[in-house]
Amino acid sequence: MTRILFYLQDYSHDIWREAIKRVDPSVEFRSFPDWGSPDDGPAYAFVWEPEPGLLARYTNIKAIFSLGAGIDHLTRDPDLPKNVPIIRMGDDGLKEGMAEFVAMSVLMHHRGMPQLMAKQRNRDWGRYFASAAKDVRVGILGYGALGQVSAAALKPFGYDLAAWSRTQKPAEEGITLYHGAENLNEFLARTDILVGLLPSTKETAGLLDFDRLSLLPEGASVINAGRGSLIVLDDLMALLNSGYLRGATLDVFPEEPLPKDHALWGLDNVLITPHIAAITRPDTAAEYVLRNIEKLERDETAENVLDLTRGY
Ligand code: NDP
Ligand code: OXD
Repeated sequence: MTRILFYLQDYSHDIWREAIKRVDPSVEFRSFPDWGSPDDGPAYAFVWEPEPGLLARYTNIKAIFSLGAGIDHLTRDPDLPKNVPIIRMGDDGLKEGMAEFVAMSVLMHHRGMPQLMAKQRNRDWGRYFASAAKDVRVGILGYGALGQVSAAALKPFGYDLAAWSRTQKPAEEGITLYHGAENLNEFLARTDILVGLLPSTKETAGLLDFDRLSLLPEGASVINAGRGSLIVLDDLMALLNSGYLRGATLDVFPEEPLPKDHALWGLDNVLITPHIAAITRPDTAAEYVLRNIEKLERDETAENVLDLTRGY
């Protein structure tokens, strides 16, 4: 019998229990705080933003599943168990959601929607003529699971696509691939619409500061759906306010919710979304978690295991 210890604040657990039970009715689904005792026998944790120290107290946990693709909500716990696999979410629902969000956001900046929306508020008929997609250089920062599905969603529009990752990827038709810190500047300099899909790590924190953002061509737009730590917000705002950058769509922020008095809310050329670019869907996530528990039970390696040395 498989036992799942589930943790999620502020939302009902019923929908998750039902989704897990639909895939395997025999699973024992324990909802926090009713996790029982560590002596009750082996269990798998399935958690989002658990309170620090909690996972370490449950010495019966055999693996930890993150309810999201990001694992910074786990690694911030100084007592995070290091002796069990930590598995980030990689279900199809999350990938579909991100592909939709990125396609929508790139199209909006390409077609000048932030500018058109500002004009509408002023009852201004001023027209905006967009360049052909083939002349718009889209650059995806982070070419992992979500970067790749986002690129695939953009390809049919004909954008001039590029992506940047830490390690070299095999060449692929229809996209120019960059990797490593030494090639970041060249990648930024050729990017009209930048899409941030990086995890939060020591290397990515503050990566897009004034100097790096200034490497983007004048008139570029910035989309960030990875983590808020990537961008130095004051630097981004300075470049948006000066008109050097044309616009931004931001789904993630250093502090969430974005404080009500933050100046970003007032910028006409910025679209703010409340960290909803891709939401883990219970049905696809339940299948993913139970499929990976089966792998672990067969002593196979699970998908998307966190590598603590690289931090994602
Ligand atoms: P992956 O781990 O599959 O991909 C991460 C990518 O980032 C990889 O291509 C990796 O390179 C690259 N990368 C990491 N560090 C560096 C670095 N220092 N320099 C260059 N490239 C780097 O993650 P996912 O694609 O699944 O998710 C990405 C992030 O998106 C998550 O970590 C999460 O923070 C965020 N997210 C946001 C959501 C939202 O709703 N806003 C929803 C879901 C996720 P390499 O391929 O060489 O390893
Ligand atoms: C995630 C997120 O990491 O929603 O999945 O941010």
